[in-house]
Amino acid sequence: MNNYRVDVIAGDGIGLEVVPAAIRCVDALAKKHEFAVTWQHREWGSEYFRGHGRMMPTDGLEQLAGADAIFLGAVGVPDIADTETLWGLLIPIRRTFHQYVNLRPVRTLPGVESPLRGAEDLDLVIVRENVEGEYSEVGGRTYRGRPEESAVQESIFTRAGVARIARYAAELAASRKGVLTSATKSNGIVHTMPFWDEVVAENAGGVRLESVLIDALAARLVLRPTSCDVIVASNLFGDILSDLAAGVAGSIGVAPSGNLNPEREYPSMFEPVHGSAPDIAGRGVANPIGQMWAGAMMLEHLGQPEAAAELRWAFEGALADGIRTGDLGGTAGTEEFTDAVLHRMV
Ligand code: GGG
Repeated sequence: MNNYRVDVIAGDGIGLEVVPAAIRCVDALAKKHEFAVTWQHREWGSEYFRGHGRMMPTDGLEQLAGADAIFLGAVGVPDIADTETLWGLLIPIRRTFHQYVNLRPVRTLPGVESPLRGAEDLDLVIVRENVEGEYSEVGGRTYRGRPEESAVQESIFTRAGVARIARYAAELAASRKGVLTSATKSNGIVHTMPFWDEVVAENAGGVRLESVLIDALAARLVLRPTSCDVIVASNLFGDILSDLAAGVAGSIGVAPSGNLNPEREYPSMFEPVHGSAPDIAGRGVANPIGQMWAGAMMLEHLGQPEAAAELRWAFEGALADGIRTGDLGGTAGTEEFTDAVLHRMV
């Protein structure tokens, strides 16, 4: 029997509520589909920061290296700078383990209403470059607090980094509709974005490639949400577009993501797109679907596609029956929704 070691970082805020909900579902599926998951819980995040002045132990990354996958909830609290929480945990994990693909599927789920007309059949995938681009430590500030203060933030795009994300996205597009949309801004950002365009074009294989300015693409996702199938985007553009697309699908609470190391030399990490949502944390009302769907992506990655499909089928069934959390206009709490999902798996 396969026994997978999954390292769990529930992290902060609603991560502490939605992660246990998704784990209950994965455990139920493991029993049914005859595999085992050994959960290695890591109590890291903002509470750890308060006690130790850092988000994870100095050897945290070494501890994670032996996992088959990492299951992350959310990071961030109002009283600690986002630069500490993101750059102390999430980003070092993505970079150390070469999780250069951030795969973010977006679909309208049964019974979930889009705020827009024409988004009923939305089904697209955003392939976000995950380890370079605009998320960079290169830069600095001078004359802090003085009238002459300045800040410089460099973006880093490498040929190898752009080529591999383009190849991954093109292969995905070829397995779907054969069309790849690349988000650019080569009219305003005159060095990195023309470079992005060139390298994406060189690596798009046989798919039909369209290059669309990010501002026009944002408007298009609102006006004609189903007109894209696979979008490849830089780190920042992909981050923004996937929140936008999740909103178009009805709620960011349902959006999953996989931080993938496609070569499988290192563990991949699965997390919802949403953050820690301090405004609703601790009230038991968070939508666990984003975490559950991330769990399904993880099961797929681990080689359990039937269990993954059953998990998606079960939460879609609960939604179709009208059980919904508050973000989707319903009254169910996290636990009630999770019970309804588990009920379908027996
Ligand atoms: N689900 C993990 C989380 O808390 N994400 C919030 C966030 O700010 N993520 C930034 C990013 O994905 O780059």
